[in-house]
Amino acid sequence: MGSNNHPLQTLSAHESPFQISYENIAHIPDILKERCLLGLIYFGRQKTEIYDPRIITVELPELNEGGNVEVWRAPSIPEIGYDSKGGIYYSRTDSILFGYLQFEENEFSGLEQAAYDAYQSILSCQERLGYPYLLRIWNYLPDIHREEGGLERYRAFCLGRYQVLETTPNFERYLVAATAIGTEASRMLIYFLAATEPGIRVENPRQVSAFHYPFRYAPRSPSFSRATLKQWSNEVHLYVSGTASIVGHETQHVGDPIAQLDETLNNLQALVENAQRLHGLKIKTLNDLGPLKVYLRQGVDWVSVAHRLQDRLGDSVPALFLQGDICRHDLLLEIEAFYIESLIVNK
Ligand code: 3EB
Repeated sequence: MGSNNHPLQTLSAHESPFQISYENIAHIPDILKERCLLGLIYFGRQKTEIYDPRIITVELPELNEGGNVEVWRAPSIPEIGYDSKGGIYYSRTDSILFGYLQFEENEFSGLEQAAYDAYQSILSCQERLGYPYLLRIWNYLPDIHREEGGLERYRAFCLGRYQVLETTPNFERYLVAATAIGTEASRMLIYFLAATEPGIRVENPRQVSAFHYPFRYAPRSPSFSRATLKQWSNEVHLYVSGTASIVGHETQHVGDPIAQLDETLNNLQALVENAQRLHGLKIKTLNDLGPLKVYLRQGVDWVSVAHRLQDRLGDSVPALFLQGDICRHDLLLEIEAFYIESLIVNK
């Protein structure tokens, strides 16, 4: 597939570099007609019948009714392309590169190798296209708890990812926000957001940086930060990693999903306050957070979690509930978030 013929357009003054929303699945045909569409994320174990390179399938069942898609839009017509060297589909504007790769992971000799190759492909694609800085990355990995060559597959993934990222300049300083979730699919999916300028790494004072977790959690550091802060011309964005019930480096409230949810929200609160303190973010409460994703391990009663979340955050925060495996056996849920703050002063 080649590129379309639209030249890259420059952002005009009042525009966001991109926007994200959850929308009804019934609108897919109309959404695909939009010329400013960057990507459409579809959830579920079954693929859509529709083929379009802008559709990314996250093979996790949606728990709330189902029928939501996540829509990424640009303020101008993106260039849509395929990087055949790395097998990466992408859309890009002058400021962002949004890309993904998805492949049958059993074509590789294990998850370490698959992660290594995938991250190599992503880095070289970023380099070729000129968006050297990752801002946010999502990893959906088949069967993360199974042992492979004496190592749990999530840990093997951490190893492969580390071995690529450690070759990049200022590796630790530029760690970015991430999600890593286990699926029952056979395909591995990684999608990412990259840019021409770097974001700022944000950590959470209540949690040991994952990069400095003790050795027992992974043979090489889980290479992500708790959040990435990115200042755009008119907005500041905070991309919040998958956040769970971990204080220090230890899982809290084993077996109790509601207590894990509360602890997770405490972590999100502390993270946001840290971003306020260090970078002047103006967010007042977690109610101001943008679209959330709540990942729940199979068997967790998502309805009671959803009620509790509503009690804590109110109705105004859009949230999607997805079933997937969290990276540690004893974690029952994990929440990721987006936060957008306008820098345009009215009057
Ligand atoms: C944690 O805080 C929970 O390896 O990329 C969350 C988000 C977790 C991302 C990753 C792992 C990752 O350690 C697990």
